[in-house]
Amino acid sequence: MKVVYTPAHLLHNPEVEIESSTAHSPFEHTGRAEKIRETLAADDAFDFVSPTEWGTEPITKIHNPGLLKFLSTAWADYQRDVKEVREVVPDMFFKSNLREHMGERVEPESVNGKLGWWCFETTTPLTMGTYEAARGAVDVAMSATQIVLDGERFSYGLCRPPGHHATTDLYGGYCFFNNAAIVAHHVASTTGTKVTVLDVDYHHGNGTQQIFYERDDVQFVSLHGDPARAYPYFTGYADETGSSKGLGSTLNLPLAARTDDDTYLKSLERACESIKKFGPSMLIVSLGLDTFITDPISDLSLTTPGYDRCGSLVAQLKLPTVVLQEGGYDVNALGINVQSWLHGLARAS
Ligand code: SP5
Ligand code: ZN
Repeated sequence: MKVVYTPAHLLHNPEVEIESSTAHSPFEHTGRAEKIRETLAADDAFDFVSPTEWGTEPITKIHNPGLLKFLSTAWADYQRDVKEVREVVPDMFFKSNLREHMGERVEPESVNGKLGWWCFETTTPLTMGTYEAARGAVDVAMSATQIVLDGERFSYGLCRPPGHHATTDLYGGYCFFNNAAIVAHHVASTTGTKVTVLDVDYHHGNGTQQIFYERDDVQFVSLHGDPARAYPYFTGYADETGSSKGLGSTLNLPLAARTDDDTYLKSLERACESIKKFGPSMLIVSLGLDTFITDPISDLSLTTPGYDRCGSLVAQLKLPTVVLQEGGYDVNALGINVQSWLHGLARAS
């Protein structure tokens, strides 16, 4: 299987994350992608290739061009206009009910105002090279997708930073551009066929869901920690099933704490049944390994052999499949967990 990787991810290198009311070293750091790279590079089943450059066009087909423009200069703007700091975090977030009764306003002019306008939470700092790294992750995703469009059954894009929390207009949840949504739209719009995004990260892929919520050509199916207790708290409930043309094209399967391999696989079977009914020409997998039993920020109980079973089950859909990296924070196990999932996928084919 081809693996698309770029060292550009190293340019996004936060040292602080504000989470659980504490400033601490980040869960989402450069060592994650490097661990996956080392593990797959030592395995003959994987061939590494570099991404090609796709520019900003695939990004602005999904995201507000204002978000892209902001991210391209925000870190430098902050250094110049506010303060010289290693990493930049908003001190206020725009919430629409702040202006209840007062009508809409446009993006503020100050960098502090812009930060609160385009960002939705505190754990996603901007560092000097964040924009270049986020652009690199999109190139990785697009190049992995091209490999499958060119006829390979599978590919794996080692995306970092991840993407599934980024909405049309907002970044957060360690995500800047929604890598999976960008490629799903690219495939659906250039081939005129249906595409499914299967999101197995522990956290609900709120961004991907929002982007496709009213569309009937891209299905979004997600297994995740129940938002009644888990980040991102406000989306991912079972009664969210799409709207207008998209009604029925979103499926959320929230999971109880400590869900184990056998119980998880039953939900994954339900997910696969609904994918079969939708009938896509291609599958994009948002692969998060933060469902692992010892993940430091999650509470499910999957195991390394369990991931092999998950990959095998997904392979039984017999679809061309692009796997894109999302979360996973037990770095010691992250490489072997990705390897296990991908081996399950490739072996069952
Ligand atoms: C891509 C991805 O996996 N993003 C996840 C972003 C989650 N960020 C903050 C999570 C806050 C959870 N706090 C849990 C405390 C557990 N001790
Ligand atoms: Zn996650």
